[in-house]
Amino acid sequence: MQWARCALTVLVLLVPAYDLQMPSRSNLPIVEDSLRLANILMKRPVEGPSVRTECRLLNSTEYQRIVGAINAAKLDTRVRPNVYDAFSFLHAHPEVNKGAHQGPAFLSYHRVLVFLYEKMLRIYDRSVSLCYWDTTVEPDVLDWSALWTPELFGNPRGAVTTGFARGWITPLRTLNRDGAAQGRPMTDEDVNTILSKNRLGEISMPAAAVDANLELMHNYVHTYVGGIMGQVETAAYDPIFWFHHAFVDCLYERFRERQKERGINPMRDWPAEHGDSTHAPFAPMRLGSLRNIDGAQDFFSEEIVRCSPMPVCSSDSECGQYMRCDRSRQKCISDTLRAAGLSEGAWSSVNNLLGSIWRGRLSTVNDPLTRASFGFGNVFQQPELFAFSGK
Ligand SMILES: *[C@@H]1O[C@H](CO)[C@@H](O)[C@H](O)[C@H]1NC(C)=O
Ligand SMILES: [Cu+2]
Repeated sequence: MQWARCALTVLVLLVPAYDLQMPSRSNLPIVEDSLRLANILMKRPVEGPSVRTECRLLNSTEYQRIVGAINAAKLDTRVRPNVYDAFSFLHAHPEVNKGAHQGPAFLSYHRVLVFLYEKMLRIYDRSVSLCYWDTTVEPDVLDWSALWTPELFGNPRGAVTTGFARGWITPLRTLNRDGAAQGRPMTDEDVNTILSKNRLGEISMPAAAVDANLELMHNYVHTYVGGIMGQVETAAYDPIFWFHHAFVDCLYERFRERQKERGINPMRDWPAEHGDSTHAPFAPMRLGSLRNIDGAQDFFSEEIVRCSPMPVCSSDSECGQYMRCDRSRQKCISDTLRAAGLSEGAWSSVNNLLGSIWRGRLSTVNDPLTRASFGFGNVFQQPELFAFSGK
């Protein structure tokens, strides 16, 4: 009798513990946790304005602060499997992300999602602002761009083994990419076409013309990165998702500004032809208690978020260390590794020499996954809000 009770106790204690060790179960986020996290972030005070700069124009201290906060969220297991993945699951979950894609709520939904993500980063570094990835500066050949080096986004193909997200495991599989196999970056022409339109309905699914469809253009960039970024269900698990969407948000803001110049109120502009009912203006956004049209209100752009524009350049020095100035277009472009790609052991020209210097400098791998290197520790202003005792 005694041993039987003992055995039963051991069994009861062992079974759930064993269950938790199954990677397929314990790595999966739980939607209730994710929604709760979104609510907590929604209610959290805004720490101050957000000024978003192109990621390549930040100095290394500023960039390391951002990726340090991202890695802090990825290492924070107070929500299962970690705060980063639990938040990203909002974008992945088929019920929660209704109304996020394939319709006019795309821009307002992602605006709020990115806003909350930035608030999440501010748990770890209270004054950090997200940076954006302007895909219109990408070169014809992916490998010419310094973006895909250890100092910035890490390698563009296969499992991500360099850069700040190296070795990341997502809830589904190892973080991977398949750069430039399909899709394409955005172009100046895309942007100009978008900005030439007057109404949200003209740049949104389902009614937008193909060449003015911002959501479609943004899809091409997802596909251009490929791998985890290439599917809606997994995209947000690649941290460059948020840099991409920060840029889409900057474009949205430029569009809204143009609307105002033309006497259109972006806060009231919603197409009658919005397709699915989840894209209706007053349908729930499923982020906090907001409705789709709430994301189109001036609150976000006037009080909180600013995109600092890329310079209209006349010299390379204005374009930071990862880009150069295309003087004919007065535009910074990201093809500084072009010469390196062509060199392959030849040292005959100045171009080749410059290229090899670039390569050497960029091969320094930083190692953000050691906690000490980003130094934020566990600075939480409202730890009680993170007590997920029920789950
Ligand atoms: C980086 O930029 C910040 C301003 O945002 C400045 O305070 C800091 O000194 C710069 N750091 C370096 C290493 O240049
Ligand atoms: Cu999305």
